[in-house]
Amino acid sequence: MKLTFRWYGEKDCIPLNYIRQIPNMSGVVTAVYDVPVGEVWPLERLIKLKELANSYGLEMEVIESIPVHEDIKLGKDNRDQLIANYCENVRRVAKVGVKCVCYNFMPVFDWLRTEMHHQNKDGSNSLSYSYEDFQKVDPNNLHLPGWDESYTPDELQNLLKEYQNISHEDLFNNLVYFLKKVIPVCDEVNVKMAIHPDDPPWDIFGLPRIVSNEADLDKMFHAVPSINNGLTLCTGSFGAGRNNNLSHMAEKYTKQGRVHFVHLRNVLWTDNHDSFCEVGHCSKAGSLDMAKIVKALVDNGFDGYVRPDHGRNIFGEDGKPGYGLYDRALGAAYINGLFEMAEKNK
Ligand SMILES: [Mn+2]
Repeated sequence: MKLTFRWYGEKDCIPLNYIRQIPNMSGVVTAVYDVPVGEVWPLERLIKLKELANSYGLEMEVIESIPVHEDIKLGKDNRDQLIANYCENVRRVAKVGVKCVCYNFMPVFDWLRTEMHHQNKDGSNSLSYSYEDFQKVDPNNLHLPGWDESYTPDELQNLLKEYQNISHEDLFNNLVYFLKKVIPVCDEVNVKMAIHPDDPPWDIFGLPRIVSNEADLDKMFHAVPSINNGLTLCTGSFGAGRNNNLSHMAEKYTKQGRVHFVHLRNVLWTDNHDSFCEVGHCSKAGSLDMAKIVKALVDNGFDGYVRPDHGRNIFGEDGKPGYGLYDRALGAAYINGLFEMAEKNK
């Protein structure tokens, strides 16, 4: 496996010089963040990002994400131009040596929590989702932690309205339409597309979600069989769904060669509904058996990219929720241990 770390570009308050000090770190996972969704990324920006990473001895082989424009998900008339731009972005990232692109196909919200700074007993804080708090959210007057700056209230209501007539089947067909145009480009330039699962893996506000479980993945891979149509196995996202068996999924999709990227983090299920809290990476902190998941990857020949996913805010750090330095670095060290043990016992 290749251990990587998410880096939000030059504006990230965590410097590359720190990231490279994490043991076994091979590279950064990044993106061009300030070009509007749907537009083409200037090649010189990609070259600059790559050179910057390389100057600290870090690779830039994974992009997270090239975001998918809502009009593609909605299947609107202008989608062909937007998909052509997406394909051009795939070509451009390939030109600078990128091998894997993480993306998602979630309508409107690509993650959802009810609390950004949930206070844990040990004094740390982390992202959490409470079933009870979610019931109190009024979809007609949405104020969601972490989202209020992304959309104005009017934009959000209009977007939600546009999705009212989009069924799961429609969204799936729009995904397949997208993939049938993008994957041939990936086949040509050797880029692996790694879809990120729904976070959390169920419908919210009546918006359809179609990458929540094994059945969804099987359907998607069946529709577009190229091996470049693959998966980001995000243990925390799938793992919030209590029916998802992560080690089984790791085994099955690694055997198929479709696990191109792995996000490792743990979640703690906190009630009898679907509430969960993000916790430290190790198995004992949460509800997922991280060692079993890593063993399933290694035993079945996984050789893709891995990154520690969300960490807590610890040691007094006031980092971007989920993306502080310290807990993700601890997670990286733990992940190194799990892989070393699994690889030596293979
Ligand atoms: Mn993830």
